[in-house]
Amino acid sequence: MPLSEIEVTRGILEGFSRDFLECLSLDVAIAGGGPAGMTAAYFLAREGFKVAIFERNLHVGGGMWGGGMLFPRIIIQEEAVDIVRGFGVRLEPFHEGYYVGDSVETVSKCTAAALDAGARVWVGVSVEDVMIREDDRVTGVVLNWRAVELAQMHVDPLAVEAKAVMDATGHECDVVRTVERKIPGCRLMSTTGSVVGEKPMWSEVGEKEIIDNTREVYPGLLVAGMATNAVFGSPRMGAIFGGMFLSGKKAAEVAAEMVQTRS
Ligand code: 48H
Repeated sequence: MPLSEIEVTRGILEGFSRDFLECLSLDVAIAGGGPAGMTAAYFLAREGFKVAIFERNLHVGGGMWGGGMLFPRIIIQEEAVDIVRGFGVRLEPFHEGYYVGDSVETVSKCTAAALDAGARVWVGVSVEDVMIREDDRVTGVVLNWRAVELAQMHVDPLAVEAKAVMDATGHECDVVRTVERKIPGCRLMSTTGSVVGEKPMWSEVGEKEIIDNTREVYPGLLVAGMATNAVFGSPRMGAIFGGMFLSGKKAAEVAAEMVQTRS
Protein backbone atom coordinates (compact mmCIF):
# COMPACT_ATOMS: atom_id res chain seq x y z
CA MET A 1 0.00 0.00 0.00
CA PRO A 2 1.49 3.37 -0.98
CA LEU A 3 2.36 5.80 1.78
CA SER A 4 0.95 9.29 1.33
CA GLU A 5 3.18 12.35 1.59
CA ILE A 6 1.19 13.34 4.66
CA GLU A 7 2.01 10.04 6.35
CA VAL A 8 5.70 10.50 5.51
CA THR A 9 5.51 13.93 7.15
CA ARG A 10 3.74 12.50 10.19
CA GLY A 11 6.39 9.77 10.53
CA ILE A 12 9.19 12.33 10.48
CA LEU A 13 7.56 14.76 12.89
CA GLU A 14 6.35 12.14 15.37
CA GLY A 15 9.71 10.37 15.49
CA PHE A 16 11.60 13.65 15.86
CA SER A 17 9.26 15.03 18.54
CA ARG A 18 9.29 11.87 20.64
CA ASP A 19 13.09 11.59 20.59
CA PHE A 20 13.82 15.30 21.00
CA LEU A 21 11.37 15.58 23.93
CA GLU A 22 13.39 12.84 25.62
CA CYS A 23 16.45 15.08 25.32
CA LEU A 24 14.96 18.12 27.06
CA SER A 25 16.48 17.04 30.36
CA LEU A 26 19.86 15.36 29.96
CA ASP A 27 22.62 14.10 32.17
CA VAL A 28 25.21 15.40 29.72
CA ALA A 29 24.79 17.74 26.74
CA ILE A 30 27.77 17.66 24.38
CA ALA A 31 28.46 20.50 21.94
CA GLY A 32 30.32 19.09 18.94
CA GLY A 33 30.40 15.64 17.34
CA GLY A 34 34.10 15.31 16.50
CA PRO A 35 36.20 12.39 17.80
CA ALA A 36 36.38 13.75 21.37
CA GLY A 37 32.65 14.45 21.73
CA MET A 38 31.70 11.15 20.07
CA THR A 39 34.03 9.14 22.31
CA ALA A 40 32.70 10.87 25.43
CA ALA A 41 29.12 10.18 24.29
CA TYR A 42 29.96 6.51 23.73
CA PHE A 43 31.44 5.96 27.19
CA LEU A 44 28.67 7.90 28.95
CA ALA A 45 25.85 6.13 27.09
CA ARG A 46 27.47 2.76 27.76
CA GLU A 47 27.29 3.53 31.49
CA GLY A 48 23.59 4.37 31.19
CA PHE A 49 23.84 8.18 31.27
CA LYS A 50 21.36 10.18 29.22
CA VAL A 51 23.57 11.95 26.73
CA ALA A 52 23.08 13.86 23.50
CA ILE A 53 25.44 15.50 21.03
CA PHE A 54 24.43 18.74 19.31
CA GLU A 55 26.47 19.15 16.13
CA ARG A 56 26.13 22.23 14.01
CA ASN A 57 27.20 20.59 10.74
CA LEU A 58 25.02 18.17 8.82
CA HIS A 59 27.65 15.53 9.49
CA VAL A 60 29.51 14.41 12.58
CA GLY A 61 33.23 13.58 12.68
CA GLY A 62 34.58 17.12 12.89
CA GLY A 63 38.13 17.37 11.62
CA MET A 64 38.75 13.63 11.42
CA TRP A 65 37.32 12.80 7.98
CA GLY A 66 40.22 14.38 6.11
CA GLY A 67 43.00 12.71 8.15
CA GLY A 68 46.26 14.59 7.58
CA MET A 69 46.03 17.19 4.82
CA LEU A 70 43.19 15.28 3.11
CA PHE A 71 45.12 11.99 3.09
CA PRO A 72 42.44 9.94 4.88
CA ARG A 73 44.67 8.29 7.47
CA ILE A 74 45.17 9.09 11.14
CA ILE A 75 47.93 8.17 13.55
CA ILE A 76 46.98 6.60 16.87
CA GLN A 77 49.38 6.05 19.71
CA GLU A 78 49.50 2.84 21.74
CA GLU A 79 47.59 4.28 24.73
CA ALA A 80 44.48 4.93 22.64
CA VAL A 81 44.50 1.70 20.62
CA ASP A 82 42.07 -0.17 22.90
CA ILE A 83 39.50 2.62 22.63
CA VAL A 84 39.71 2.81 18.84
CA ARG A 85 39.77 -0.96 18.33
CA GLY A 86 36.84 -1.11 20.76
CA PHE A 87 34.84 0.77 18.13
CA GLY A 88 35.75 -1.99 15.66
CA VAL A 89 38.33 0.09 13.76
CA ARG A 90 41.20 -1.80 12.10
CA LEU A 91 44.60 -0.34 12.98
CA GLU A 92 47.99 -1.31 11.56
CA PRO A 93 51.22 -0.92 13.50
CA PHE A 94 53.70 1.21 11.56
CA HIS A 95 56.23 2.44 14.12
CA GLU A 96 57.03 1.39 17.68
CA GLY A 97 54.06 2.50 19.78
CA TYR A 98 52.15 4.01 16.84
CA TYR A 99 49.41 2.75 14.55
CA VAL A 100 47.76 4.02 11.40
CA GLY A 101 44.03 3.87 10.68
CA ASP A 102 41.52 4.95 8.04
CA SER A 103 39.88 8.23 9.06
CA VAL A 104 36.60 7.49 7.26
CA GLU A 105 36.33 4.10 8.93
CA THR A 106 37.12 5.65 12.31
CA VAL A 107 34.47 8.38 12.04
CA SER A 108 31.87 5.88 10.87
CA LYS A 109 32.59 3.24 13.49
CA CYS A 110 32.92 5.54 16.49
CA THR A 111 29.65 7.20 15.49
CA ALA A 112 27.93 3.83 15.14
CA ALA A 113 29.31 2.73 18.52
CA ALA A 114 28.00 5.87 20.26
CA LEU A 115 24.55 5.48 18.67
CA ASP A 116 24.40 1.77 19.49
CA ALA A 117 25.34 2.55 23.09
CA GLY A 118 22.30 4.86 23.31
CA ALA A 119 23.68 8.35 22.67
CA ARG A 120 21.44 10.69 20.69
CA VAL A 121 23.03 12.78 17.94
CA TRP A 122 21.35 15.89 16.53
CA VAL A 123 22.92 17.41 13.43
CA GLY A 124 22.39 20.86 11.97
CA VAL A 125 21.96 22.21 15.52
CA SER A 126 24.29 24.84 16.97
CA VAL A 127 24.90 25.46 20.64
CA GLU A 128 24.64 29.23 20.54
CA ASP A 129 24.53 29.94 24.27
CA VAL A 130 24.24 28.31 27.69
CA MET A 131 21.71 28.54 30.51
CA ILE A 132 23.01 29.86 33.80
CA ARG A 133 21.52 30.06 37.34
CA GLU A 134 22.12 32.27 40.41
CA ASP A 135 25.01 30.17 41.67
CA ASP A 136 26.76 30.90 38.35
CA ARG A 137 26.43 27.32 37.25
CA VAL A 138 25.95 26.29 33.64
CA THR A 139 22.69 24.33 33.65
CA GLY A 140 22.06 23.62 29.98
CA VAL A 141 22.53 24.55 26.34
CA VAL A 142 20.70 27.03 24.17
CA LEU A 143 20.11 25.74 20.65
CA ASN A 144 19.30 27.01 17.22
CA TRP A 145 19.38 25.57 13.72
CA ARG A 146 22.72 26.15 12.03
CA ALA A 147 20.77 27.24 8.95
CA VAL A 148 19.13 30.01 10.97
CA GLU A 149 22.53 31.07 12.29
CA LEU A 150 24.06 31.14 8.79
CA ALA A 151 21.12 33.09 7.34
CA GLN A 152 21.41 35.52 10.28
CA MET A 153 17.68 35.31 10.80
CA HIS A 154 16.35 36.78 14.00
CA VAL A 155 14.84 33.59 15.43
CA ASP A 156 14.80 32.91 19.16
CA PRO A 157 16.45 29.69 20.33
CA LEU A 158 15.21 26.74 22.40
CA ALA A 159 16.91 25.23 25.43
CA VAL A 160 17.81 21.86 26.90
CA GLU A 161 18.81 21.35 30.54
CA ALA A 162 21.77 19.18 31.52
CA LYS A 163 23.58 18.27 34.72
CA ALA A 164 26.85 18.70 32.84
CA VAL A 165 27.64 20.53 29.60
CA MET A 166 30.68 19.47 27.56
CA ASP A 167 32.47 21.80 25.16
CA ALA A 168 33.83 19.46 22.45
CA THR A 169 33.73 22.13 19.73
CA GLY A 170 37.38 21.72 18.72
CA HIS A 171 39.82 24.53 17.99
CA GLU A 172 37.20 27.23 18.62
CA CYS A 173 36.18 26.20 22.17
CA ASP A 174 32.96 27.96 21.26
CA VAL A 175 30.97 27.26 24.42
CA VAL A 176 33.74 28.28 26.83
CA ARG A 177 34.29 31.47 24.84
CA THR A 178 30.57 32.22 25.06
CA VAL A 179 30.62 31.76 28.84
CA GLU A 180 33.69 33.95 29.15
CA ARG A 181 32.14 36.67 27.00
CA LYS A 182 28.71 36.68 28.63
CA ILE A 183 29.39 36.22 32.34
CA PRO A 184 30.81 39.39 33.88
CA GLY A 185 34.02 38.73 35.84
CA CYS A 186 34.06 35.10 34.68
CA ARG A 187 37.13 33.22 35.90
CA LEU A 188 37.71 29.80 34.43
CA MET A 189 39.11 26.99 36.56
CA SER A 190 42.29 26.97 34.47
CA THR A 191 45.86 28.15 34.87
CA THR A 192 45.17 31.74 33.82
CA GLY A 193 41.43 31.98 34.51
CA SER A 194 40.67 32.78 30.89
CA VAL A 195 40.91 31.26 27.39
CA VAL A 196 44.56 31.40 26.32
CA GLY A 197 44.20 30.12 22.73
CA GLU A 198 45.89 27.20 21.02
CA LYS A 199 49.66 27.30 20.45
CA PRO A 200 51.67 26.23 17.35
CA MET A 201 52.34 22.57 16.61
CA TRP A 202 54.24 20.43 19.11
CA SER A 203 52.62 17.01 19.02
CA GLU A 204 54.26 15.45 22.04
CA VAL A 205 53.32 18.28 24.40
CA GLY A 206 49.88 18.82 22.85
CA GLU A 207 49.00 15.15 23.24
CA LYS A 208 50.08 15.08 26.88
CA GLU A 209 48.47 18.33 27.99
CA ILE A 210 45.13 17.53 26.38
CA ILE A 211 44.68 14.62 28.79
CA ASP A 212 45.93 16.50 31.87
CA ASN A 213 43.59 19.44 31.18
CA THR A 214 40.40 17.63 30.22
CA ARG A 215 38.28 18.78 33.16
CA GLU A 216 35.54 21.03 34.50
CA VAL A 217 36.53 24.61 33.68
CA TYR A 218 33.46 26.42 34.98
CA PRO A 219 30.77 25.05 37.29
CA GLY A 220 28.68 22.71 35.17
CA LEU A 221 30.93 23.04 32.10
CA LEU A 222 33.82 20.78 31.07
CA VAL A 223 36.10 20.63 28.04
CA ALA A 224 37.18 17.75 25.81
CA GLY A 225 39.41 17.40 22.75
CA MET A 226 41.00 20.36 20.99
CA ALA A 227 38.78 22.77 22.93
CA THR A 228 40.90 21.79 25.94
CA ASN A 229 44.14 22.88 24.28
CA ALA A 230 42.53 26.11 23.11
CA VAL A 231 41.37 26.96 26.64
CA PHE A 232 44.67 26.06 28.30
CA GLY A 233 47.02 27.45 25.64
CA SER A 234 48.51 24.08 24.68
CA PRO A 235 50.04 23.26 21.29
CA ARG A 236 48.23 21.63 18.38
CA MET A 237 49.39 18.18 17.35
CA GLY A 238 48.48 17.63 13.69
CA ALA A 239 47.11 14.32 12.52
CA ILE A 240 47.91 12.30 15.65
CA PHE A 241 44.43 11.56 17.01
CA GLY A 242 45.01 9.36 20.06
CA GLY A 243 44.65 12.35 22.39
CA MET A 244 41.14 13.06 21.10
CA PHE A 245 39.95 9.57 22.07
CA LEU A 246 41.77 9.59 25.40
CA SER A 247 40.44 13.07 26.19
CA GLY A 248 36.91 11.96 25.22
CA LYS A 249 37.18 8.98 27.56
CA LYS A 250 38.48 11.10 30.42
CA ALA A 251 35.76 13.70 29.75
CA ALA A 252 33.16 10.94 30.13
CA GLU A 253 34.61 10.07 33.54
CA VAL A 254 34.69 13.72 34.66
CA ALA A 255 31.13 14.31 33.39
CA ALA A 256 29.91 11.15 35.17
CA GLU A 257 31.27 12.53 38.47
CA MET A 258 29.67 15.92 37.82
CA VAL A 259 26.31 14.25 37.15
CA GLN A 260 26.58 12.10 40.26
CA THR A 261 27.29 15.09 42.54
CA ARG A 262 24.20 16.84 41.12
CA SER A 263 21.84 13.84 41.38
C1 48H B 1 27.56 22.69 17.83
C2 48H B 1 29.75 22.87 17.11
C3 48H B 1 29.82 24.19 17.60
C4 48H B 1 28.66 24.73 18.23
C5 48H B 1 31.74 23.70 16.72
O1 48H B 1 37.03 19.91 15.48
P1 48H B 1 36.58 18.61 16.02
O2 48H B 1 36.97 17.40 15.27
O3 48H B 1 37.05 18.53 17.55
P2 48H B 1 37.75 17.38 18.42
O4 48H B 1 38.33 18.07 19.56
O5 48H B 1 36.82 16.27 18.65
O6 48H B 1 38.90 16.83 17.47
C6 48H B 1 39.88 17.69 16.99
C7 48H B 1 40.49 17.11 15.73
O7 48H B 1 39.51 16.89 14.73
C8 48H B 1 41.50 18.11 15.22
O8 48H B 1 41.07 19.11 14.67
C9 48H B 1 42.90 17.93 15.48
C10 48H B 1 43.43 16.71 16.12
N1 48H B 1 43.69 18.90 15.13
C11 48H B 1 45.07 18.99 15.34
C12 48H B 1 45.66 20.16 14.57
O9 48H B 1 46.89 20.37 14.72
O10 48H B 1 44.93 20.86 13.85
O11 48H B 1 35.00 18.60 16.13
C13 48H B 1 34.32 19.68 16.72
C14 48H B 1 32.90 19.68 16.22
C15 48H B 1 32.81 20.04 14.73
O12 48H B 1 32.08 19.03 14.07
C16 48H B 1 32.07 21.37 14.70
O13 48H B 1 31.19 21.49 13.61
C17 48H B 1 31.30 21.30 16.01
O14 48H B 1 32.19 20.68 16.91
N2 48H B 1 30.95 22.60 16.58
N3 48H B 1 28.64 22.12 17.22
N4 48H B 1 27.56 23.95 18.32
N5 48H B 1 28.66 25.96 18.73
N6 48H B 1 31.06 24.68 17.34
